[in-house]
Amino acid sequence: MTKRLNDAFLGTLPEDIRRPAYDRSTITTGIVHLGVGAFHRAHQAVYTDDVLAEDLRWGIVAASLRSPDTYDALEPQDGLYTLSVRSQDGERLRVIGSISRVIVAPEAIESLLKVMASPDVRIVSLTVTEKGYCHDPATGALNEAHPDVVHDLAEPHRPRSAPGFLVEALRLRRAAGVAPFTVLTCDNLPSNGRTVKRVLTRFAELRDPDLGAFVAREVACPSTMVDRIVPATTDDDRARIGQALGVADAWPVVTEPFTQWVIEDDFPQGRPAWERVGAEFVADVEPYEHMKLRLLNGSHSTLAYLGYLAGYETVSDTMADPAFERLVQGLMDEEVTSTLHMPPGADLDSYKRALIERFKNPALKHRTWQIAMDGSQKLPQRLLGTVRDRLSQGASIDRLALGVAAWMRYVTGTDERGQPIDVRDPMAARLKALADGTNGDPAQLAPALFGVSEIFGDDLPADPRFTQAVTGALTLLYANGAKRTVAERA
Ligand code: CS2
Repeated sequence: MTKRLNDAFLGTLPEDIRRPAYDRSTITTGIVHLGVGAFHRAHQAVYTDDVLAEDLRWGIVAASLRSPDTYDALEPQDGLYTLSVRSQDGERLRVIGSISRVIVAPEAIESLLKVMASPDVRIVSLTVTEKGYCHDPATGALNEAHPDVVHDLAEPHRPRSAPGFLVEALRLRRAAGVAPFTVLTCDNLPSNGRTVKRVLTRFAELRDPDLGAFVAREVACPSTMVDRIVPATTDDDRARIGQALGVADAWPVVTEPFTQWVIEDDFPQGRPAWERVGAEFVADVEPYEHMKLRLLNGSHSTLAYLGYLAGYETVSDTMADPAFERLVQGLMDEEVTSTLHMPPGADLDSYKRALIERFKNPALKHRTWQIAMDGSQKLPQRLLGTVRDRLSQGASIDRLALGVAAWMRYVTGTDERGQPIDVRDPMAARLKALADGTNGDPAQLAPALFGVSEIFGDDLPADPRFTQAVTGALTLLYANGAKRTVAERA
């Protein structure tokens, strides 16, 4: 199939495929998005596509901070792509039109800064993954030694990092007398709005104390809770979706029916009416964020490390093993729920029931290896915050400790059959070097990794209840393997 999806083909698509309900040539840019990955395209860009049907001011210019892949796929498609929603009941396709232009930041620094500085742009949103904030995961403070931070402080007009772009664009706006945009982080970080505000304020302060004070005073950074499971797109997805469209789509995104977006309502320059298309605006996101990070993402990471070690390719394969399902159910009910403080009316039981079904969705091929990425950046908010709360309640942490131990086993870079694991993590080399020094002895490996304070802080390694639980679980994983350990513990 050589013909590509683009504006000219919209009219020729099969009738049952939903397409933009507005004239794309009339939209203006109100949002710049940094990090144009599959998650953004299956989540915020979809809500905004719905909003555009009533309000044309919120078109998105989306930038990738590193790779040109998405640009290469979407540029010939006028920014159009297909959203596929899959479940046991089948697949629904819809073409999304909210992204009007894609920019590859390293190749077009000035054009990106120019759009970010434009007065029409009211919001800069971000999905740059946990590591994109250049922060210390244990404390949430800017990592001033991060190579991209060092670079961006030395060359502030030619930034590379998300904080570098945001602060330079805010400076340009201020110099031009244009009010700051709202910074809308949509990554799975704890108190994500406060975290990005802390990082930006410090970065700006290091550039110029006056700019730091300006960012602290003037820039709104509402927190959000974002939720939708979006596995990486495969070539099978491309082939199947292309068949259904009758034209090729180089990069469709595949997701589940569930979607949720909870946002703090703090947008001094205005915002799209996302509440009319399913988003929830609340005064305090934190309870929702804890619920989601600890129940969904905490379970996900636990399933990813244990499932990978047990030889399971996807989350649904892992969940098909009844012991793993019991483990996750137990983790949620017995170890996470007591740490959550939900507003009245929130129904945790049905949330947890739905989660089990979502993890089991056989139509999503969500690889354990994909979720296992960047564990050093994920563990603190997914498992370790829960561990701290449980310890302060004097309560057990057996399942949480097993998840942490499985991560330790995983980052050694060798699986249970002696095969290499492709560990993707900004700290991979350091973690492997620490592991290599311990000769596969869990009694040495655990303490060596506890010493990474960016992950564990100073408190957990000093608490024998934590260190003993993790070391014990790691010993079992080495002695019996992941499958048996889960079967016996769940
Ligand atoms: C996953 C998340 O890859 C991962 O680490 O846990 O991307 C997860 O699918 C989303 O947060 C769901 O909202």
